Amino acid sequence: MKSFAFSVLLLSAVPVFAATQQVTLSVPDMNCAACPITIKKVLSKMDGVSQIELSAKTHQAVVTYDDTKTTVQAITSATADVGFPSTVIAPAR
Ligand SMILES: [Cu+2]
Repeated sequence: MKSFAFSVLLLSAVPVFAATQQVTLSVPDMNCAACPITIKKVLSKMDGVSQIELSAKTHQAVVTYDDTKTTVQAITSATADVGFPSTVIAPAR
């Protein structure tokens, strides 16, 4: 009975972990040191975005977000709004 209760607890804990997603975006127009600052500024203001890693060198952005609060579509349209259209390279995991 004890082990049964434990497995139920594990199952109910799964959605908590699933809420945090990470997506890798290609941002082709991010090509100097100032660009990531602009993008980071807008993404950090978004509700649900917890971590942003940007590289002007690789033109990539790795964004960690809570999928109960925001979506990949919201993130890519936010970067496009400030002049940096982005596309998904690696899907959310
Ligand atoms: Cu720039």
